Amino acid sequence: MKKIEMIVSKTYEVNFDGIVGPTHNFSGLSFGNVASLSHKAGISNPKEAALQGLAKAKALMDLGLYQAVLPPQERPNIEVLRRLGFTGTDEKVMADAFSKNPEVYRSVCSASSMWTANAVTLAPSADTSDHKVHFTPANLNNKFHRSFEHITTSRVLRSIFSDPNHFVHHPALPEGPWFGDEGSANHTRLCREHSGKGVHFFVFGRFAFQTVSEPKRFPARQTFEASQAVARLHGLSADQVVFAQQNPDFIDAGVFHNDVGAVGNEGLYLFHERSYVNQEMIVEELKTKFAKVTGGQLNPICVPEKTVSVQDAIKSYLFNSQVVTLSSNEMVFVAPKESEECAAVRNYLEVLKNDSSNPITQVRFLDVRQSMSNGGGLACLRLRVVLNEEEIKKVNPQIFLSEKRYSELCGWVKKHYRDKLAPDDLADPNLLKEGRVALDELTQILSLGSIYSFQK
Ligand code: SUG
Repeated sequence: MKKIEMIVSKTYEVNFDGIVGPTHNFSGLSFGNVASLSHKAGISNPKEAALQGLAKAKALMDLGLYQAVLPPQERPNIEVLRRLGFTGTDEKVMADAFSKNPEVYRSVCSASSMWTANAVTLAPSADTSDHKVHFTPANLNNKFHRSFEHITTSRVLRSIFSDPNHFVHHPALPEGPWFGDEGSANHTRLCREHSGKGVHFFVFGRFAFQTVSEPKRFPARQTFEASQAVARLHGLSADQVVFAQQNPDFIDAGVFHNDVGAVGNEGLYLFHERSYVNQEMIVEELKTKFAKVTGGQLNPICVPEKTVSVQDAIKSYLFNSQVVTLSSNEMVFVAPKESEECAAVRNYLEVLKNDSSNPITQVRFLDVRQSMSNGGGLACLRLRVVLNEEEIKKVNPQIFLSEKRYSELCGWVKKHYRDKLAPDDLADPNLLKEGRVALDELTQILSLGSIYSFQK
């Protein structure tokens, strides 16, 4: 009998980190996000924020992982202000909007596209019916300052993942509150190893067309209908998907995205005791579908309230960590510094690391405090894209991080970014000019072509 040789293409999880933009500021725009509200009107340091983000990406690269970057968006967003009726030169548009509509003006200045976990939901080719990677940019329509990100996000993704033989780009879901979609922050793919098939876990906060239990204090950003639509667009079968409603009390405590209250990597899923409605049933469904789809066993780890309270989980951003698999198959738990500073969480992580029933063998703490002050932790700053070798070859190579690209990007930040931005500085017309010069140079460093409106 003739021996058939199979060439198995290797598959990797590539983390795409958002580069923090030059207007990073604290405007308190995200009602329901405790850190955003509590830092309102503070003085930010965009340079430090961008360097912290790059250092974090570099630390992950140094662990031997594939690491890439996504560019910031142009802010202030003059196009949006013009759509709202402000006219004249760009400087006049800025000045009028700042004096007449300061809330709107602050919203169009936000550097929030840095949190690329919210940029898009995707399904790798191993899971989709047409064996292509599918992308649906998130409409982020619960917050005005985030609701126009998807236009540039879509342009950027189409430029980076341009080959139609491998990549499918869907438009964002319809506008309006019915299809509120927050991207990968509310979606986790669970699998035995990245190359195999996976189960897609979609978490939503409310139903758009039924009045079932909803949070009372803070908004539920994601709807069931949006999660369902994304699963449909990506060609996922019923066996491959699980939908769960976030516990309304969890949202009311400040868990505005699922990735603030849970984290998964391959077959490991860590979540809080208070995370979901009908939690036991959901975990059973995850286990059953995981076994059916992957042939393996899911390792769900529930963190009890008595070990880590909801308040400590939010303060420390324990669940907004990155859990990654090294080539040795061991897992590293990369957590924010705030987790090290919270005794209950630090102790819990020590126990987790020493517990041989899970593959976590190391815990690292990294500093992304500038982003954390806006409620964006380590996991918010990155988008996970599972790609096989063939697909990686089709991606614009300039966006991958290397020692050289890291130092180029740090040099670029140091050259163009301010180290202090007070609320009134957002009205400075030079901020727009400086941003355009910086972004124009960045598109050259990353070979992105003319992705910004000001370059057309
Ligand atoms: O949407 N903060 C972001 C934080 C996003 C966190 N992302 C994930 N959990 N994946 C938000 O609430 C604050 C902006 C300000 O207040 O200036 C802000 O948009």
